[in-house]
Amino acid sequence: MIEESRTIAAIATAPGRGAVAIVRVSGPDAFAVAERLTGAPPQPGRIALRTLSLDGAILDRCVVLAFASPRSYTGEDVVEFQCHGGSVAPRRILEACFSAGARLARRGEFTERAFLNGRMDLSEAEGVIELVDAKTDRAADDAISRQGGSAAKAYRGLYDKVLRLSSTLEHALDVDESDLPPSFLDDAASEAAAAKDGIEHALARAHEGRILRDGALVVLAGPPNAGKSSLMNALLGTSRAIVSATPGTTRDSIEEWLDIGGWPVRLVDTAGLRGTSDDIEAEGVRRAEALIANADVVLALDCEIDGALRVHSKCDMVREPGALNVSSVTGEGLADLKAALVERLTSLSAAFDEDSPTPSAREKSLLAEARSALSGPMDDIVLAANSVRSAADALARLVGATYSEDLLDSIFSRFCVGK
Ligand SMILES: Nc1nc2c(ncn2[C@@H]2O[C@H](COP(=O)(O)OP(=O)(O)OP(=O)(O)O)[C@@H](O)[C@H]2O)c(=O)[nH]1
Ligand SMILES: [Mg+2]
Repeated sequence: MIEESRTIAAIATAPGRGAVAIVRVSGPDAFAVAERLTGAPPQPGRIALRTLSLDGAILDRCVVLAFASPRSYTGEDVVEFQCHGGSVAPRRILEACFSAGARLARRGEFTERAFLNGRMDLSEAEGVIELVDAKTDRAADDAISRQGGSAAKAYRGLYDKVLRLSSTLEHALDVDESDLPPSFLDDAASEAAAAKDGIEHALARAHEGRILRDGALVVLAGPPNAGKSSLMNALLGTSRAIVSATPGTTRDSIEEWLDIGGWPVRLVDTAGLRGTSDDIEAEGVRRAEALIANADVVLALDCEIDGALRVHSKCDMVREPGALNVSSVTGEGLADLKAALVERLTSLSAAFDEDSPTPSAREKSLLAEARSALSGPMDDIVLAANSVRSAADALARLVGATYSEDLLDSIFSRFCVGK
């Protein structure tokens, strides 16, 4: 516990060569640490250029920013030293902070403190990590909307509703049933149903959330020699996969990241689908089939697969009516193929809507828990109170009204040190 209250420090910028690096300090002694290094107390709200030194040895000349509690990222006193980049200056300043009494921050500890000090809720904190991890503009926009508190507001609204209903039911348990209005249970059931609708609505966005965070799985499938690997290379703009006129060239599935119209896509090239006596190729075909089964979108080259986009490659040689005709050699049709993919991915998810955030995996499982609790029996006060109490518990964990150490660890350990 004493450990927890101490002042923390970390390098907040990525390691390596760069113009500027930031060393961040937060906690009750942050200003004392800064004073020890600069020789003067830091002035919140003022930007100062200072020479940092420790025991007479000059470390660097830095821009020093100070934020007084509670108006800082963590809610504590915070000082940031913007020093020269590279590996030496930030490391020496960090070590000087340790000498002055700070300790190294754990992963995500700055943001964890921001949560514990009420500066942001868990959905907003998850938005921070999602923005850092975002691979495309669309994913970043979703993360920014979370940090703006859209998810927090939506989930808080659901939680408040269910909590109110729960306390009404708990209260009803204490009074004589004959004192309750005759419609009491019906009213409670319809309020529970309304809350459940709100949860369904939030869950409907989970699919899009998964695509934004993990990428949509787009699988190139079809018979050997259809031109799958060539199309993979054409879409990536590099010769990633081996291409040859020999059927059965690709065996292992080959996966690459791609940004298609703002959607993060995991594009996978697979082994050509055919019966074969070659063990290795047969394993490739099995993997291809598993990928097709799990795909968000299948690009079926020269074959029919349920729900897939039909594509015909090599349209520089022959065209095929009824399919998206593309050529990996001339580039013809590639823009149309990308447009068709974007249309598919957009239709897979609800329209992008800032008021209705996409739940994270953690939020999704708690929303599902609340939904199933609200599906419980409502035709008796004791049962209804139980159902709604469990739903309120799940939503309390969702908004962070109640939380465990383990939960915080699991969220904040995904952060970098210094965030
Ligand atoms: N003219 C033309 N030839 C193509 C095109 N795409 C692929 N090819 C040729 O078709 C042959 C097979 O291409 P691949 O991309 O290796 O086909 P694949 O579907 O990956 O084949 P497997 O890995 O064996 O399943 C190669 O000789 C390519 O050069 C195209 O758009 N136009
Ligand atoms: Mg291939």
